[in-house]
Amino acid sequence: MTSNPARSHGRIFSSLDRFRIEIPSWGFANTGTRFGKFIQPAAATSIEEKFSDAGQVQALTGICPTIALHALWDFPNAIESVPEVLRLADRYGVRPGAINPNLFQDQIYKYGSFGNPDEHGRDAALQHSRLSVQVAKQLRSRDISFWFADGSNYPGTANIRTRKHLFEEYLKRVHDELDADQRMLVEYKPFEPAFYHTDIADWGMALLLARAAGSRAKVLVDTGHHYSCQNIEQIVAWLLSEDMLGGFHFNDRRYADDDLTLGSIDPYQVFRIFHEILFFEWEKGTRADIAYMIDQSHNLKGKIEAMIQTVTVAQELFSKAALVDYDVLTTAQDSCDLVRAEGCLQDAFATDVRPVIREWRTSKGLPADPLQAFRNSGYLERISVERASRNASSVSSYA
Ligand SMILES: [Mn+2]
Repeated sequence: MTSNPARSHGRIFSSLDRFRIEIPSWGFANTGTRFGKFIQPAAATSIEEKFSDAGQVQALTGICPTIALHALWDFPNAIESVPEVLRLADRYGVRPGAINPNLFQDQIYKYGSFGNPDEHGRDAALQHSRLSVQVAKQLRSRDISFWFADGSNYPGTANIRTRKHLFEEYLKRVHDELDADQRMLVEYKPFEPAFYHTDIADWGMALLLARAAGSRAKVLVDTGHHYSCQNIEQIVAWLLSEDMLGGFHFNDRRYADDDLTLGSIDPYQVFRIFHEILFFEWEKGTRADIAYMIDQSHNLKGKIEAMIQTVTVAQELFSKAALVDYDVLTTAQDSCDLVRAEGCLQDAFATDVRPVIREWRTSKGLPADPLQAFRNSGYLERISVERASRNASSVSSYA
């Protein structure tokens, strides 16, 4: 890291000035495991409440100006919902972010969406994807973010190559609908819900399919969508090198796709990912066009508190990564001075950036401690009363 305190201070400030992270609408609603949901009285029960909660996070942190929206859960009436969403964006001070189509929940997707052997399933997926692109255009959202549950559960039950070709064809058809300034993000995941083969199982498959779809398709890395021992920062470095890294879904996990809050289990991994991005930008002298997004669902932590906690941790890890001294690092790498090279990362990671972050927040007119400010605000108590009966009545629908 840089040993000059004034230089460190400047680096932290400039990294915070540029760092923005998108929060997911579904992170404010009641979600859970496949075994059940534990209902929180303050959880958002409508799109308006999701915008209201996101507005709180933005007002207190200042770095979450957009909210990712889910085509099915947030737009029950598709295009007709657009004016209402724009009104809510104005009212609560957060813009619509990435649009996430839902190609896994309807009965027609039992055997897949774009990979479905039945043309009706594929057509339903195509129609919904096109609608999502239209919604994104009207909301002036740049990214349409695709995750597919497609795959199979038993050997021999699916033609893996045929499904690959179908994905190439249908992703290209959706890509053809994009405006010049829109992007398609292709997410991957090794398993779950498919337990034998998943059609887009890793970054290489997502990369090939994105290339086949067209020039505005990029890969989306969800940190939870890897095997436990995988080196995610290496994947990030390779995608950066190929100009194919479009965005992130940040979360943390101990075992599989646990969707825990960011940095709760392995903050050094998130730091290493940020380091690869900032190191790339330093080498190239240009900013990587990456959408930083959160994709986590807290079953037990309070929704808004957990979101503020994650945003705060992301901010800390990003500014720690900005402290790596690249001149020292590259010299050490070139001369195979291993301990010195590794020490560049370790020193930056060990730096307590929190006092400077508090200073930065104050300089922006933000509360120095967003979590404490939220706890003092009375917002949680108010919405707990307002929403309690709606949330309580939702329990029966899951019984
Ligand atoms: Mn995700």
